[in-house]
Amino acid sequence: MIVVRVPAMQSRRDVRAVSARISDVPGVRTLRADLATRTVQVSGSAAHAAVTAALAAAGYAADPVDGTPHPSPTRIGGPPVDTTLFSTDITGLPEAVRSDVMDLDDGDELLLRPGPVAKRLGDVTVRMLGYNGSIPGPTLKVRQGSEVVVHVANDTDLDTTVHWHGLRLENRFDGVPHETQAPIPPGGEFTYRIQFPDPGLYWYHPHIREDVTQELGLYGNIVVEPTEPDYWPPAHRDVVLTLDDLLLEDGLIAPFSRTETNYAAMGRYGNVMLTGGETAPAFTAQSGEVLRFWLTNTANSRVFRVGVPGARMKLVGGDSGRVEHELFVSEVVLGPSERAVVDVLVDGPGEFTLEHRTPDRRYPLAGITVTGHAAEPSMRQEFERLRSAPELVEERRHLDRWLAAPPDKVLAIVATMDMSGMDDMDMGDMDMGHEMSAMHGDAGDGIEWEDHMVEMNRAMTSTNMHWQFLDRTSGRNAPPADWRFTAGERVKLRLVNEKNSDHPMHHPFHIHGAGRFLVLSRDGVTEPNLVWKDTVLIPTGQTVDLLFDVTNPGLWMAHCHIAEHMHSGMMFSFTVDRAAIS
Ligand SMILES: [Cu+2]
Repeated sequence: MIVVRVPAMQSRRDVRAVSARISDVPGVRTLRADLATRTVQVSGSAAHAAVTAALAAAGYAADPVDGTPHPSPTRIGGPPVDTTLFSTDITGLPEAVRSDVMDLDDGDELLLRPGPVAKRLGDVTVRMLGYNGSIPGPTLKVRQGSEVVVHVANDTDLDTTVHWHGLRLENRFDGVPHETQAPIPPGGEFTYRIQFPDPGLYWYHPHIREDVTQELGLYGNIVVEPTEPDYWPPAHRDVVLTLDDLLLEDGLIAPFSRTETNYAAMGRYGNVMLTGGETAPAFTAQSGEVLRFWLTNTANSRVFRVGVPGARMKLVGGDSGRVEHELFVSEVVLGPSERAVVDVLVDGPGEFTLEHRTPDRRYPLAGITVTGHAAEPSMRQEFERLRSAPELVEERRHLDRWLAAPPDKVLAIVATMDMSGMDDMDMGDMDMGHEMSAMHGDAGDGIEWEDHMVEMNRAMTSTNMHWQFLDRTSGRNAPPADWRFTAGERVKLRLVNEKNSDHPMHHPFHIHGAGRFLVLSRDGVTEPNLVWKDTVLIPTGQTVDLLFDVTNPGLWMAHCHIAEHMHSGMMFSFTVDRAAIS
């Protein structure tokens, strides 16, 4: 820790100038500028001389106090002044509260305030971001066909928007900065009017620096209750859980870059699992209870494969509503931003674990203690029944035509790595050859379950890692620039996740609320169980065909939902025109 006294730092403006200059010094990990004591504290590997030189360049003389005791945290004049973008300071922050469920009727209004919180994770307390002080933010429970008004007040220190993931809403409330709205600056406000045409599980998160803000805790769920009474089979209880991971280093969240997205190769994999915002959540249940788990993968990059050993599990829903055929499963795979709705029947007494399994290891996500008391009423009989969704059975009747049709659009996923700048980076004693070969290894299923190249990944940023979509429709080979559809039409999209690019890996491809899609086939094999989706996980080397039902006019985005990939080029926008009035 370097501590420097800066007597000339006398205003918030000075703090900003000083912070901006020092944060550019190589090796600076965290930075805390304190106006009350006129000191700057810097952690990381930055040289003392480099910090004072940066101060001098900004016109501030430094008065070194290195080695003297830490300045007192007592402050004159209110809360600490900290204008670094991604501060780690928890002084004076409210402790994160439990996530609320907000039951909203048609026309209701609510206030959503993203802002910093102190979040306790086991033995450490870290600075994170929460909506209304909680991680995840409040779960919004709404009715299908209703509309609510959400006032967003930005209490964070970076620009924000709110994207309502999976909802087919009005384009102007989609939350895409500079395309559908101006960013909400720190201290600013914006009002969204959001609609819920489809039942199911959705979520909300910012659409600016998702690599930072999603990692720091800005996400929350929306459960849209169906109009149709028996849309879902009966269950005793709903358990809404976000699945996330967080990268901690030395008791702090691993640093972000102010100016570019780091971990741009693999995306940021965490080393701590956060289930519903907690490191070790625990539930109790009664014997024979049917628990409905509403799962959302809110991680930056990690794919989850979730099961409950010893309990029976039935898949009932996906991204947007129920599945064509309910199915008993041992696990469900969720790429970033995908959702699954599963019913779990537990028989007790005993201990069960909701766990994430990779080919090499198991991560406990939540504990379930089942008592000897029998759940009333019994739902065993209903649980045994596997139902079908008539609207999707109807879709399948028309599937052959779409399966046989040539794709309307072909999109290839390609990575280019610029390794030329790697010499200048602090790569430690990294074995480049080893890491390079590890990069191309997965378990043979096309999914990177872990980050096996942490050192290189950290050094890859949006400047040297280029993720691209290439429009390969009928002989083209350029980024998709002119995609245009009409509301009411259906379009067949083919996505090719190329094996022969610089860094092949899985990608969760997400399309904003212009419509929703069905997966038609994977590598030519017809999808056995249909469900409406907004995100599809494409393993390495796979070709996926989608039937995109285009319904909402506007300018819409499509992108990879690995936050770091999106910010390194894996995004584009397309236009949907209003249907002509006949
Ligand atoms: Cu990606």
